[in-house]
Amino acid sequence: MRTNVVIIGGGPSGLLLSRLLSIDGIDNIVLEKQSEEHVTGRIRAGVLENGTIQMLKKAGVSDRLEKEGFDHDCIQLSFKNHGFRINLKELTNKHVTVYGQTEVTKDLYNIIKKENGNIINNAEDVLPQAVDTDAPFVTFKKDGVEKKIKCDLVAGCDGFHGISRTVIPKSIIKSFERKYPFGWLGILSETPPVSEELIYANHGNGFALASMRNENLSRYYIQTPLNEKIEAWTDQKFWDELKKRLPTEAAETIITGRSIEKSIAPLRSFVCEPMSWEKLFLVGDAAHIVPPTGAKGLNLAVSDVYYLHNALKKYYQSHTNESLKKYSYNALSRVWKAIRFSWWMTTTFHKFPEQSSFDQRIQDSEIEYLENSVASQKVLAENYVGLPY
Ligand code: RFL
Ligand code: PHB
Repeated sequence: MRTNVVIIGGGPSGLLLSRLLSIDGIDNIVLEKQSEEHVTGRIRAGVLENGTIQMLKKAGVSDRLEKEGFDHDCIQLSFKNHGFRINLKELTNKHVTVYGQTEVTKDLYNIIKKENGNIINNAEDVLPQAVDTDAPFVTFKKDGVEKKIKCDLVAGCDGFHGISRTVIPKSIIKSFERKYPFGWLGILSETPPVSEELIYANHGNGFALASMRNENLSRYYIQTPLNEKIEAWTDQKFWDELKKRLPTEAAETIITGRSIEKSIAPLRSFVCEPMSWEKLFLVGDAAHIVPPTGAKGLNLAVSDVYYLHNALKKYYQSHTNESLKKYSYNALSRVWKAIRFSWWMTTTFHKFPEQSSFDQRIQDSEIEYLENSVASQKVLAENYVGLPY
């Protein structure tokens, strides 16, 4: 087998890149470790920046998003059970859209299949090889049979635990990491959202977030200690704790019900530099991770796709390497700003085990400043709706 670009990983970044390349007539094959059902069943991100929406439009997958997505002009922040509003629209003239990553992934799968794109699911032992030569190739197993695809370039879109990043020599790659001493316990429940707006709450017991997918599907998260056992959290215990942390009006009106999904995710910030090595290009979570507090992970994966797609287009038009050489620099400059914002949101809204009384006062005054200063709100809003590409 031979193709122009092998894309390792069929999550949102791999699928979007595949679709955009196919539109430009650049041949590509996606190798995905999991089944389609698994990939399109994962509950993850919910908030899309305008730049992400534009990219999905370009990929021809915005019909359902335009019908079923919800535009949010405001978010709420809460501190000691008192909520206040950040008006994104007034502050930036932009909004965000709530539309689940699960739906984005389904839409991309559907269009790629309809347009005869090439996704190989259940691909085992995928390995990019000879990416520092003129003849790169990728090997994998499908139904127990060894396969090999020769290609020009490889895109590593295989998430944080993928294989692609690990083939870059240790002497070339440098990583930057912060692990947070807590996780998020998230539930999905078939109940109406407690508020029309997302609520990010700082509370003495820890952070909480009220989010949603649609009028009858709510997504809630609470900060929990690391290594917390999911079995320890009955639905009742979750709701009781959530109510303690939300603003009083929300806690009084929330409709609770059975959870249909419940999981715990650890929080970390991670970046590897550079994001490319010779003919291998890392995209999305394969190169960086943000804590979910700023809703940036999926959006960053999409901005990486923007830079790489443009570079690949130029490469196939002009057959020079210049644009590809700039990919890592261009992507990282936006990545670090989102890393900073997500770290700041996390630090400002969570309780840290070792938090001193001084740290606590700094956190209190940061949030009070946000409530009362338009300048401070503007900084948050500009980052939350997404910095320009
Ligand atoms: P993904 O989604 O991890 O996809 C990688 C794909 O690669 C496959 N794979 C392999 N395939 C072949 N060979 C291998 N060796 C492979 N190893 C892995 C995997 O099966 C998978 O299909 O990475 P991608 O495409 O870069 O997308 C990144 C986003 O999924 C991620 O950043 C977001 O979900 C993060 N995130 C959020 N982002 C936002 O922008 N807004 C949010 O509101 C938001 N909320 C969240 C989040 C992530 C969360 N969790 C669970 C991590 C909320 C949560 C709780
Ligand atoms: C979500 O709805 O899953 C969600 C929303 C906002 C975040 C993180 C997750 O910051």
